[in-house]
Order: sequence, then C-alpha cells, then structure tokens
Amino acid sequence: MTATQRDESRVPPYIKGMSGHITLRDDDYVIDQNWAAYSADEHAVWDFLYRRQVDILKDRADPAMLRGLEQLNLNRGGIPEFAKINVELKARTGFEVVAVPGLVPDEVFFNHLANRRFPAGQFIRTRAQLDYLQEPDIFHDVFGHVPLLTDPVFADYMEAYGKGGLRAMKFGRLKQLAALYWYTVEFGLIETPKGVRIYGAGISSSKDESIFALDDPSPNRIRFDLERVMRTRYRIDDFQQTYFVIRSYDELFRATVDTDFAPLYERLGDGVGYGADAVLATDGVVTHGTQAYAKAKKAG
Ligand code: HBI
Ligand code: FE
Repeated sequence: MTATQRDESRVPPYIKGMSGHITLRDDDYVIDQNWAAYSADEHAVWDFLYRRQVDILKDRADPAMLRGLEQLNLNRGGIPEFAKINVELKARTGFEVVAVPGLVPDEVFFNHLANRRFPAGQFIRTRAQLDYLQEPDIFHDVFGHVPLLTDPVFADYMEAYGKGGLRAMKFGRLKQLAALYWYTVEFGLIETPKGVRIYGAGISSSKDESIFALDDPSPNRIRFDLERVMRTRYRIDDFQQTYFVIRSYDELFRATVDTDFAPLYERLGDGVGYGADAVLATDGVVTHGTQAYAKAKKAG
C-alpha cells in the first residue's frame, strides 16, 4: 500500500504539514531512542563530556543555557531519556526532542523545527572521538542545542528558522540560510551584562572552541546583521574565523520575522560573497581578530 493510501487514523497526530493538513511523512527519520540499550560505558562517556563542559562553561555560557541544563535535569547523570526531557520541555515551550540516526535531509530537518521538534542524534561518540566528530551525536545535540529550547524567544526563533528553511528551499537560497544557522544556532555569541557569552551549540559542546571563541585574539567578533551573516562563508572543518554577537534572542527572532525574505533572496543572488575572515567597513566590530590561529594552521 503506498504512503498516500496508508490508513490516516494510524498516522501520529504530530505529523502535520505547514498548512495543518496531514502529510503522510513516513520519511521523518524519527527512530526510537531505545534508552535501555545504552551501555554503561556510553553513559560514562556522556558523564565525562558533561562534567568537562559544564566546568568550562560556568563563566562562558549564556545563563539561559545553563538554566536549561538544570531545568531539564540534564545534570542528573547518564545519557538523558528523551521521554523524560520532553515532559518539562513541552510544558515550557512546546518543543520536544525526537531521536534520529544522524544528519537528516534539510527538508526533514526544517519540517521538524517548524513543528517544534528538535531532531537529536541517538548515538553517542566513542572515546576516540571525545574532542571532535563531524556528525552531530547526542552530546552535541542534547547538551549543545536542547537547553536553549527552554527559552521561549529562542524556541520561537527555531520554529521561525524551520519555516524559513522550507521557504528558502523554494527560492533556492539554502546556502545563505545555512550560513544564518551556522553563525547563530551553531556558533553564536550573545552580549550579556557580564560580557560576551556563548549560546551556539557547536561552541558549547566543544572543549577547545568554548575557550577559543571567547578568549582567543585570533577570530573576529562582529555585531549580528542578518544580511551580512547570510553573505558570509563559514568553516566546517575548524574553529570559526568570525563569530557574530547578538544583543538578545529577541534581536534574532525579530530579524527573521521582520524581514521580507523574497527581496532579500533577490538581492543576495546565489553567492555567499564574504570570506570567513572578512571585516567590512560597515561592520560593528567587537574584536578585529589577528587570524593568527588560521594563518598558523595554513602554514602548518
Ligand atoms: N540533521 N539531525 C540533523 N541535525 C542538524 O543539525 C542538521 C540536519 N540536517 C541539515 C542541517 N542540520 C543543516 O543543513 C541545516 O543548516 C539545515
Ligand atoms: Fe548542531
């Protein structure tokens, strides 16, 4: 029987398309977390990574992220059980964490976010990958991304991003929208009364980049501007050469809802013109980096 003929009463209520009609999406990549199957050593890897990061982040992460860790009891020890996280998370912002095998196609990813579902990797890295892995594992996703989903405004931004992603696909502007995700959700910094702090999951789940992003003189730190970010190339293989600093999650959310993306996508064309290390005369420069780290790596 094809997906369209599948008995609609069996389709879980949450699989609704953007317009509210049921899309028989049997490719949403959602799997059972199968929490009971994690080994004692996998729980121990989570505990090691958790304790190491929370120690580094206590004066480096945005307090909203640290609050989220507590509110969701991610500090309880062992790999968190999504069913337990979701009781608290849904009550706060309507978000829920769903388990997926790893990276999912962009459209599937956007659709989940648009429906307030965060797709988190079900697997955890091995001890050989403690300091770096390319694919998002459960530590990157649940320690890095999920705590901030307890913040109502950030949750609004993530839903708006998901809806924007589905729209960007229609305009063929995925690259520019991916740059927005990269420089905010993955590698974003935020201004706080106590100074610049980390909120991007790619930083907060990384031992070394949690220090580099705030302390090192090498990278640029530039005030967030939506169009500037969407025009900027980024690194997927190493520390970022530029970090963008927002003043609040409201600034981020407003940027997505107050922008008419059709003319912006027209203006953007299909390039991402600025280099990862660019500093423009129009930039709000917080730190003009030395790029010493990137230069040394290139020379190496
Ligand atoms: N899939 N599971 C998962 N997690 C991600 O962060 C993710 C993804 N697919 C695509 C993707 N991110 C990026 O291309 C976003 O910019 C869309
Ligand atoms: Fe991520």
